[in-house]
Amino acid sequence: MSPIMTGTVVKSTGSWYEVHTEGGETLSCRLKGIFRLEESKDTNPVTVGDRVTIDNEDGDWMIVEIAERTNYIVRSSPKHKHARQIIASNLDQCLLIVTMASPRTSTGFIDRFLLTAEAYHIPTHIVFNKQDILDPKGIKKQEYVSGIYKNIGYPVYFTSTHTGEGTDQVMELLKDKTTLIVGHSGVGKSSLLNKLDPALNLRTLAVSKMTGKGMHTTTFAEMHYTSFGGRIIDTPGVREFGLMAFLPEEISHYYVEMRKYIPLCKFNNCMHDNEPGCAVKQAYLDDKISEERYINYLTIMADYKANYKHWEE
Ligand SMILES: Nc1nc2c(ncn2[C@@H]2O[C@H](COP(=O)(O)OP(=O)(O)OP(=O)(O)O)[C@@H](O)[C@H]2O)c(=O)[nH]1
Ligand SMILES: [Mg+2]
Ligand SMILES: [Zn+2]
Repeated sequence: MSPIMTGTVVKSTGSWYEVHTEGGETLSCRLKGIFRLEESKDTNPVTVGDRVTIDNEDGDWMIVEIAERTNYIVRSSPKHKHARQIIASNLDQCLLIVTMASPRTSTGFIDRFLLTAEAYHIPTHIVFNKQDILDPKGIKKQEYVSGIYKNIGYPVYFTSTHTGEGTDQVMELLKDKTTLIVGHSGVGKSSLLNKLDPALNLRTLAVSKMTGKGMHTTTFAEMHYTSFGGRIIDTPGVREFGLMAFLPEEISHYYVEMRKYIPLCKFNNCMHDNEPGCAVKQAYLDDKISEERYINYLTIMADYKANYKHWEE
């Protein structure tokens, strides 16, 4: 009888996969060729978080089955614009790490990520890190930006991995959940996880003094089982969340504060730009939708039009 087992993919390098079995072992596995053909629009057929069945074939562990995903986070592949890269699957929540210090996160980046998470119904919490090095301008900016997201219902947290400020609250949030950690390179994703569970001992590196950018220290997404209970997926910093697989008319539905105005627009195919009788634009003009969010929405829509011309055919 062949030794079939089930487990969770905790790391994927593209050519091999680490699977954490139900028995508590971590095994290096390869993937049966058949899966590569099946889902050709994904650059990675298996992702961290996938529940898989593995089998031993001639001494090698092979992934022979992938269970249906409850959800996942994708982005367009940085290398091939029209291919999807699945970042992780089977998530309870996402933690978006941002900072108004260096490297500063833009609201455009935040909005693109939130859009993706909303599309897959994954709750997201926003962590403003590096409290200890904010200058007065950064503090003001942070008040403004965090206010935007708090107002529309996203929980916000303020942390410093250096002083420990706010990290207990984050630990509470992660307990007994599977959480994806995302954000630009250098915002302190791995540092935060080290602070919460020092045994993880993840590699971290200072941001470049020259460019103010992170060094892309974490190179593969990896799920860690924490000592406080809960599984966290540390990921490599992303520069941009290229969106895809949405229809342009869907996008406003993933803007949580726009939803209630959409049915009030005069035209039911309204894109909420310059159409007459647009309730969304009116809400923006009445200060019920933040200017940042609305402008980012228009930018995202313009991007879509530029990148996905086939929609207009
Ligand atoms: N002052 C200060 N520095 C921090 C804080 N958190 C992280 N850092 C520093 O920021 C730098 C980058 O931290 P990392 O944890 O490597 O960042 P990352 O988000 O994991 O980056 P990638 O793995 O490249 O995506 C390191 O020098 C950390 O010490 C903080 O709260 N305050
Ligand atoms: Mg890292
Ligand atoms: Zn409208």
